Amino acid sequence: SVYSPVQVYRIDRTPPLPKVFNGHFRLENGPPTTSAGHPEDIKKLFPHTFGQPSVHLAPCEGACFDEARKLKVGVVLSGGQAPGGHNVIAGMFDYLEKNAPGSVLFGFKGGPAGIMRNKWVEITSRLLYPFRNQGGFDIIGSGRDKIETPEQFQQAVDTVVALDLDGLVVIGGDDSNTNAAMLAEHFREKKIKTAVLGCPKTIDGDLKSKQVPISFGFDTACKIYSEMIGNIMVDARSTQKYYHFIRLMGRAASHITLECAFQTHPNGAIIGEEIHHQKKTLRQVTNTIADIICKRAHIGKHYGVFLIPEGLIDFIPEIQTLIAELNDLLATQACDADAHGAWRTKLKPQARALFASLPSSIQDQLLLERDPHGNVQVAKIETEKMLISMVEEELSHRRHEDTFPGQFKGQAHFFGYEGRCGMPTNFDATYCYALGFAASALLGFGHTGLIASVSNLTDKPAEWVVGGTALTELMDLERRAGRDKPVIRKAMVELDGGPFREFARVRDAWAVEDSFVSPGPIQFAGPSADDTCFTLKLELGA
Ligand code: FBP
Repeated sequence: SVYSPVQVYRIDRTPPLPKVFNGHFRLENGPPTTSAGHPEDIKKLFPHTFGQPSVHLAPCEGACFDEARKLKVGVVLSGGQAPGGHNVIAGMFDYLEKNAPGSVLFGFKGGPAGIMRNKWVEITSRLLYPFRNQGGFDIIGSGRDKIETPEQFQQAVDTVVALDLDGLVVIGGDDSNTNAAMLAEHFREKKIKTAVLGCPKTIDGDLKSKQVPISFGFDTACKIYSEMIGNIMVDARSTQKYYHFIRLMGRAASHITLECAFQTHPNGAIIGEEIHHQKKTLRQVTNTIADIICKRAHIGKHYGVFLIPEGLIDFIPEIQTLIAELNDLLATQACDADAHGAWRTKLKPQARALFASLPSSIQDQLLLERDPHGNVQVAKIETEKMLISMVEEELSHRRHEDTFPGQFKGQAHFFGYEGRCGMPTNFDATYCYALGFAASALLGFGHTGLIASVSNLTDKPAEWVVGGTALTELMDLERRAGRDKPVIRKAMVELDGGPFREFARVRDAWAVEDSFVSPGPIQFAGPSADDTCFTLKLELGA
């Protein structure tokens, strides 16, 4: 394909590595791990891989293990794209080439389906070169298929046995890493030598734990969205006639919205986790926004910017109940948007009334097919438009009551896919490269059922700590498609955590003052090029 000058400039950059890779290293064990919830159930489901300790690499004099053992390794990109995925593969490849020459790296094509169908391409330095430091997952493609049924597990076994794999690395989000944990357990149980490791990917930022401080892609996606939000803010201030409602991607947690708020200082940002905690109704969320607009109208401002997380509706308890009832129904029968559909009588009265009160476009969107993991496809639900129309209605009541001395014109935006394949920031490019090195190194030790981890991320890359932690440590039981299933628990915005507390401290000022910040495009050189995101800094207290 044709490359822009910036892409060409990025290709030849080799990210700096944690200094532990400068010499020999060994593996040090941390304390044993448990699970994020229901440890007894998780232990029963993962008897071979539960409870193993977290590990990290520590320098040592001379070789402490068979460093040069040739490995056959498979890698798969799974789920939604996230900037930096190519660098994980580059890190895995460069580690093997440098430390264990003669090793082979297979890239499974099109996500987990590539494993089931034994479709792969060998990663060579020639194939890899044009993808270094570039966005996208196009080197081998990605997919959302799940390896779930006994037949599919057998297909995975057939593939790893046919290729004689020592290791398989699943680069994915919470659902894909859940799948990695199940494969690791299955291979152990069947005495298959292939070790399975996960790698924390998702722009949503909700795959993290004490040992895994952030998922890759979050930093880049937030900075891309923030550039556009900043531009819209300047537009709003220039014309002074629109309220922009910007829905931001992030299936469940509101991390992206919170980070973009820190980057840009909007007049309002809805944090789903807070709405849930306060058990707010849709009407109350509407009123919160209308209150800010009224306040601004009283000081002569009839414009502004609100950020809305994609996952919002799934946080509003009354809608959550409705979605849970719909999920159970959809698992067993087809439901259509027909206002007189017989299936509606199976909803409990409260859910039925709420469903009937929603605009028909939102009703249709709530009935869309679930993804292969049983999730509602929130990316397809236009919450920003729904809120604009509800706020409009509320403000017109207030105008009649003489409490709203203004005008309201809403503009809806959705920033989602455009953030997932941008050129990774220096942070994501470097973090991913280190994750790739971590994954290959852990395979060299024969470890299975771990997720690669790189921590101490607010320090210089040379000081980053490299290791892995048990995938089961991140797991809990959750209700999916009408049944309890072991899944990696999503890390949500914590209301007593550093980022949210800081937001709560400053948001009232942002609501009325125009404190807008326009961060501009991602920089690869210059003063702000190596900045990490606010979320990471506030979480780590840096
Ligand atoms: P992952 O969890 O697989 O990383 O995907 C994240 C995401 O980008 C969400 O933010 C969004 O809701 C979803 O994927 C969209 O999925 P799709 O690409 O299937 O439309």
